[in-house]
Amino acid sequence: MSAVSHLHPESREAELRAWWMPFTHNRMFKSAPRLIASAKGCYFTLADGRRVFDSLSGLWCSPLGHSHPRVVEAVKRQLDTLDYAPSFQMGHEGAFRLATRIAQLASRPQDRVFFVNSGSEAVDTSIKIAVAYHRARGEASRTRIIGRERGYHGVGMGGISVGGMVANRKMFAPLMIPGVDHLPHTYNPAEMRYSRGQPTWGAHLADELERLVALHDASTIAAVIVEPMQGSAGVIVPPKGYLDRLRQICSKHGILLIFDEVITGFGRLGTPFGADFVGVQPDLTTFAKAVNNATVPMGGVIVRDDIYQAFMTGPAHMIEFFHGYTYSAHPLAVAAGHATLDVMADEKLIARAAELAPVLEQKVHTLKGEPHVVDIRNIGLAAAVDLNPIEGQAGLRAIRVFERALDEGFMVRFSGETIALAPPFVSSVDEVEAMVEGLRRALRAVPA
Ligand code: PXG
Repeated sequence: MSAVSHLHPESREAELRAWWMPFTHNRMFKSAPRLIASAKGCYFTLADGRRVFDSLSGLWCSPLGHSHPRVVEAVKRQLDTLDYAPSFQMGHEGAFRLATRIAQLASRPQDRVFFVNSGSEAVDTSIKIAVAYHRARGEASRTRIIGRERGYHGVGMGGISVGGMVANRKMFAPLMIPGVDHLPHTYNPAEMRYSRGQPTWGAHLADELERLVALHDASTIAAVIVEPMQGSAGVIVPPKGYLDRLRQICSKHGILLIFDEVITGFGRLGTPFGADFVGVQPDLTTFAKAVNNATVPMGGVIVRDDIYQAFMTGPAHMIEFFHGYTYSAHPLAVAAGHATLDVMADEKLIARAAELAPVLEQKVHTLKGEPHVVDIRNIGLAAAVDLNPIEGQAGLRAIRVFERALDEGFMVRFSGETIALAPPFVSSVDEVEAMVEGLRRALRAVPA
């Protein structure tokens, strides 16, 4: 397959036919495919031999860079010992230890961890836990889940219901869970354009939750789910004080607060979790991606102990929570998780992300005034650059910038009119700066 881009157009079309690619413009892609052949450290090698810097750590998921030798070794060793183990009514030791380590990293040593295989599954699991928890406590009327505009919570039926991206929702509306509502998003360019870190405007938007409580009544609301930082929407940074206020209102009304930390978990903001960055503790935390450097699919939910305890009633031989996946706590994913946490601790990589954050902030804001740029945002080791759209051709400008950046040796992420950057924690200062310079050259090369 590595030679596919060199094939005659007709045989190439046949080779690329079967895979219906996710979140991809399939026809445009297949007419000019971009194939990745291998990866090592912070670089991908494309099938045509070009080496490109991984400016988004995969899809926000590979902070250690690719094929870290300790992770590779751990997974290989695990394959020789225990390739798969059922997790229904059986267990394996590594999974218990990994759950303990994750709870400790989250500074919630008493809390519980439920393993799944992706961020989408983590979100749907957290919604099920929230609704079942209230029912177990005798408040079965609390079924409503409040999400947020522009939120991205994966693609499960629960996740798209609470999510706030119209393209991900509109085709599936009849199948989505009923009885959800949405908080307004917090992005207001007039108040926060080109802000560095957390904007000072916008904490009051959390009060919209009071309006939703007044509308629906707290007795119908199970949980609020938000990303501490909205990643997929283009690094929408929480205003100072906003998440504190959401926390207060949730607590006041007995509503669970779910932080979807699929992107922010495991160091992206320079703290173990986004919760640590903002100093606000949720009741449930979803995670995936960086938990094991994305080497093997894995996700999970951290659950406050008393929520877990609410399920632990009835005869001891009864299953308490009718939920789980064939691959929950897959041994290979668990092995990669231990190795990832070992490397993060030994190489102090979360502190490293915190050190690189101001480098990225300083550098990315120098793009202000470059062609097409209309806003720049950053938080932790993440940043986004918004572009002005090509009239009548939404999204095409960002595609052009992406393509040009690839020619410059940098694989950035484009989505809508936004370019997102989230380099691996193992990047050097020079690499972070070079990435922004590569983007600058790409912006200048793309015609007005
Ligand atoms: N929640 C959040 C907050 C996410 O960011 C998911 C859930 C779903 O995870 P899975 O593992 O089911 O994909 C995500 C995923 C991007 C990008 O470019 C972001 C995600 C996935 C792919 C691309 O911003 N986030």
